[in-house]
Amino acid sequence: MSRKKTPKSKGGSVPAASTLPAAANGPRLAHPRTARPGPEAPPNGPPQSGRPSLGGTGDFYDVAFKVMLVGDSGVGKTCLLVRFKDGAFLAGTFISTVGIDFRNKVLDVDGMKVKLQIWDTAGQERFRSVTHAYYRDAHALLLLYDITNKDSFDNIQAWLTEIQEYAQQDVVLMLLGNKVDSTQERVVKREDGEKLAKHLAGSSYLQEYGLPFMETSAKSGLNVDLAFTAIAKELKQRSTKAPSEPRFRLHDYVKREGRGVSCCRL
Ligand SMILES: Nc1nc2c(ncn2[C@@H]2O[C@H](COP(=O)(O)OP(=O)(O)OP(=O)(O)O)[C@@H](O)[C@H]2O)c(=O)[nH]1
Ligand SMILES: [Mg+2]
Repeated sequence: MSRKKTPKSKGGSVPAASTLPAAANGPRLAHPRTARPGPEAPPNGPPQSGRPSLGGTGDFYDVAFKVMLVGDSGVGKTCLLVRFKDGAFLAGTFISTVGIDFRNKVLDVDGMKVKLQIWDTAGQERFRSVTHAYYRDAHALLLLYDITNKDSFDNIQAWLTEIQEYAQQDVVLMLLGNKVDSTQERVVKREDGEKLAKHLAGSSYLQEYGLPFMETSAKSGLNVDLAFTAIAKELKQRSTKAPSEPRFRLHDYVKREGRGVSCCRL
C-alpha cells in the first residue's frame, strides 16, 4: 500500500455558506491507484501490510480520520489545536472562531502514519447550524469545557444532546477540562469532571465505549498531545484491528499516561 501525501497548507477555514464535506464516515485509507491529496479521499478498505516506505517525513499517511473540537466559546478549542499542531500558545486577545476551521497533523501510531484532520468549530451559538452539518463526518469528538467557567461545564450535557442528534452512533468521544494551569481561577473541581464523565458514560448512547476524561492546558501543553494521540490510537485500532488482537483500551491508556492529576485538585 502506498502512502498518501497530505496537502502542504496549514489548514483552512470554511465560511458559514460554503460546501460541506463528503458524507462517508469510514476512515480515509490510502490506496496505490486512487490516492490523492485532500480530505475528500475515498474509503478504500483496511490498510495492507508490505507498503513501501516513503521517508517518514510526516507528509505521507496510511489512514486518515476527522476529529472535531466542540464546546462553548472561549473554552480553548483553538488554543488546544494550535498547541497540538504548532507547539505554541495563543496568548493575548481572544479571537473567536468564525464558522469552522481545520488543521492536519500526521502521527506515527505503532508504525502506521495516521492523519488527523482536526476541525475547530466556533462555540458561539450563532454558528451552531454550520457546525451541525459537520458532525456526521466526524470519527471523533473532543468535547471541551473550561475549568474556570462553570457555565461551560454545565453546558456539557446540552453539547452531548447535540452530538447524539447529529453525530454518528459510534463516534469516539472524549471530555476535556481545559485551562488547568489557571489554578487560582478554578471553579470546576477535577472530581466533578470525573463524576460527570462517569454519569454520562452510563447513558445508553455511550455505554459501549464510555466517556474518557482528562484535564488539559493549552497554555502549558499538559495532556494535549496525549488527548490527540489517544484518539488516534483508538481510531486506528478500530479500523485495522485483527479479530485476534486485544482491543485498545482508551480509558486505561488515558489513565495510565495522563499527567498532572495530583497537582490540580482544589
Ligand atoms: N490560562 C489558559 N488560557 C487559555 C487556555 N486555552 C485557551 N486560553 C485562553 O482562552 C481564550 C479563548 O481561547 P480560544 O482557544 O480562542 O477559545 P475557543 O474555544 O476557540 O473559542 P471560540 O472560537 O469562540 O469557540 C483565549 O484568551 C486563550 O488565550 C489554557 O489552557 N489556559
Ligand atoms: Mg476558536
